[in-house]
Amino acid sequence: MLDFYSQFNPSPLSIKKFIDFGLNASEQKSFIFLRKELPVRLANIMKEIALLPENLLRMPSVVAVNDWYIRSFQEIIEFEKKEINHDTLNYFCDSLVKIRNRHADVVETMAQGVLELKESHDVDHQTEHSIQYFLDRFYMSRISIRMLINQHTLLFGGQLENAPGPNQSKYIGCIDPQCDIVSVIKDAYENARFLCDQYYLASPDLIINQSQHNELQQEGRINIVYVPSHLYHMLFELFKNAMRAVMEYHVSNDKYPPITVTIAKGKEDISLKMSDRGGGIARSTTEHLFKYMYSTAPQPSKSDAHTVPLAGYGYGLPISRLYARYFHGDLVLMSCEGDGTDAVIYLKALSNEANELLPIFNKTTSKFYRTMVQTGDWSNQAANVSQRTIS
Ligand code: W6P
Repeated sequence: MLDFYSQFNPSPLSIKKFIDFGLNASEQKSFIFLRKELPVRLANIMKEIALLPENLLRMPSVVAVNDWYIRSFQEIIEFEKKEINHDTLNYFCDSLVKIRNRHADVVETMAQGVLELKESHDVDHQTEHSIQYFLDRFYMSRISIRMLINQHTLLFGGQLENAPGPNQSKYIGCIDPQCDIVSVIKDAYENARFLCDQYYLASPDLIINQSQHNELQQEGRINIVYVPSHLYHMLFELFKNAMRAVMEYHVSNDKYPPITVTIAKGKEDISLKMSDRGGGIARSTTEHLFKYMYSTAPQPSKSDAHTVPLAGYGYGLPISRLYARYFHGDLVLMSCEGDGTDAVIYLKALSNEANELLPIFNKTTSKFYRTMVQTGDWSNQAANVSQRTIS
């Protein structure tokens, strides 16, 4: 069955399609789409798990994650032969919730697997490169599968969301057709500031600028059709990093330069630029901040939690970038060492251009895992490659 479903390419949806689907489609139509699409997406990534370096595949955490995928795949394909009736639809929703819960800790567990590998083997460049390639695709696949599950269960799961009444939400599943960017920024800032205050007993202020050249801007509010939780996730991560940099760079001061967020809306892109004056980071470090292997350090134990407020560079940045890229946006860092860092989140301004970016399993994919990482044809290729780990 895995071979069968992995032959199909996943069907990417745009945010606009998610909205149209949410407004018009019946539960039955959604069910028929998902009972094919979910096994296809699961099978595509499961085929890729199988291509991982053997050392990694044997790590207990990776074995556990793999087992979760096998079980979830089996559960979903049960529905391909089921008669469509009220009970089946209800049971399908229950299964999706169960699957979502089963996979709740996949990110941490895969990170643990990478850690287990690092502690038991020497990881060469080739392996590190394969793991980076894989984890980007694996976590992106997971984001997309959870998006599908969330849409179906929110729209048809019989929760309060769609109930008529004064609290009726404008959300379509987890999409807000009028997502107020400023309020998500403020929310993420306040929550990061809470952690910052706890640890440093102070925090930088926030200044929000709206670019003068905004297109289609009305009354200073910039809205976008987007998944607020994804935007929040990225902003919260960036704020934590920016605050930490500011607080650590200005330790001996009692005044801290504010963090500035500039919002710009163009025809094609909405860009959110977060600028801190936290002293920046070296260009040679910047590229490492998105590397899973570089970021993988033993997690502080739960009992240390109160001493570790503004997370280090865990998987926060690479995963935030995946959230941005998921709907064809991006997240980039531009740092000037000695001054500060600009982090920019790019989002597609138009919901019909915001298509899911999905990994596809095919011959090229397997070739990637088999062929060597390109050998250097420029001088001094590895001069700046440090093996440091930020803890
Ligand atoms: C820094 C390092 C960093 C990463 C992400 C976002 C902001 C910042 N500032 O110094």
